[in-house]
Amino acid sequence: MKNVLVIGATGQIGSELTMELRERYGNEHVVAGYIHGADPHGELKESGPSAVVDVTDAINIECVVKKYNIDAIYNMAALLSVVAESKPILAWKVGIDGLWNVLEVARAYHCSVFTPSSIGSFGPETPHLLTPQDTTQRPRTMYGVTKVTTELLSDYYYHKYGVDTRSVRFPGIISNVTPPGGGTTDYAVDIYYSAVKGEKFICPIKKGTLMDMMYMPDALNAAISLMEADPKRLIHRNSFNIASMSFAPETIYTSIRKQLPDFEMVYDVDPLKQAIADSWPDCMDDSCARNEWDWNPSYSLESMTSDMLIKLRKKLLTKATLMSD
Ligand code: VAH
Repeated sequence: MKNVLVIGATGQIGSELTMELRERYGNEHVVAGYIHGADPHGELKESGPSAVVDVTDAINIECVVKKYNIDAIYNMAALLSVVAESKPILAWKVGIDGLWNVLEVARAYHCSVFTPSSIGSFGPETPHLLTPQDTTQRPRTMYGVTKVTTELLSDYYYHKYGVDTRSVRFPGIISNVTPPGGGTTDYAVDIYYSAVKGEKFICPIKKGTLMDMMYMPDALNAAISLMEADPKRLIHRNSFNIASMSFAPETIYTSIRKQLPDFEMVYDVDPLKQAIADSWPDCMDDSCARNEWDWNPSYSLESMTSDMLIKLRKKLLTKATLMSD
């Protein structure tokens, strides 16, 4: 049975990835790695082992990998696109110095490694429509620079040392458990919270701005399915384009209004977020993922909207009830 370490287990993806992995592999086989100040709580803490894992501390990573006899590492530690622009040195330190530590430990202890890339790894010169798997990657954000380097360094460790590295280029991820922190696509999460709270939504992204997006259950399935895929089928490794839906702000707004007709949205464009969004693809070609490891998303915009509104109503109602007690 696999023993898995999730680094960044209290983040937007890491928190749900840890629970999904525990569901599939058994609670005791999945360790939630977190940094001081971002401690796990609730079911994430109660359902299985957790340990302090600072991705910038190689000795710390090695100790945890040895203690729990780890076979697979999901390295989710990163600063997202907007916050990385304000803290570029920290973004590199966490994203790349941290990755180097993970890869060196993985090399020594024969662990497989998943370190996500992103649509942020593409830049203005990349073809925006049906962005190819293999194409120009000249991002002008520090987030993008760290993601292209992540892809190159992960492939290097596979070809040079045989470390089993695999990853996907995540689109914007939409979820209802742990809010995202400092990304360009966060608007597509925030809009649902505004809708359920009955508040007017102030959209920071311009009308007509297409970006690849994905519902969290599909994102989790992509990561785990790739890590479980037959290595003999893989032509690519770092990183696979994966796509499920592409929409602009007015489209997700319309989807929500079908269920909440009084919901209002206005635009107040954030210049930095808009510049980053404009440099990213409109929609990716994910045929390699479909051919090499049977990638196939389940959610559409409409089914995601229905599920998000149900889950957020329940979450916010529970929160309100607890606060009134
Ligand atoms: C961001 N949510 O906006 C992240 C993600 C593809 C977008 O990398 O930075």
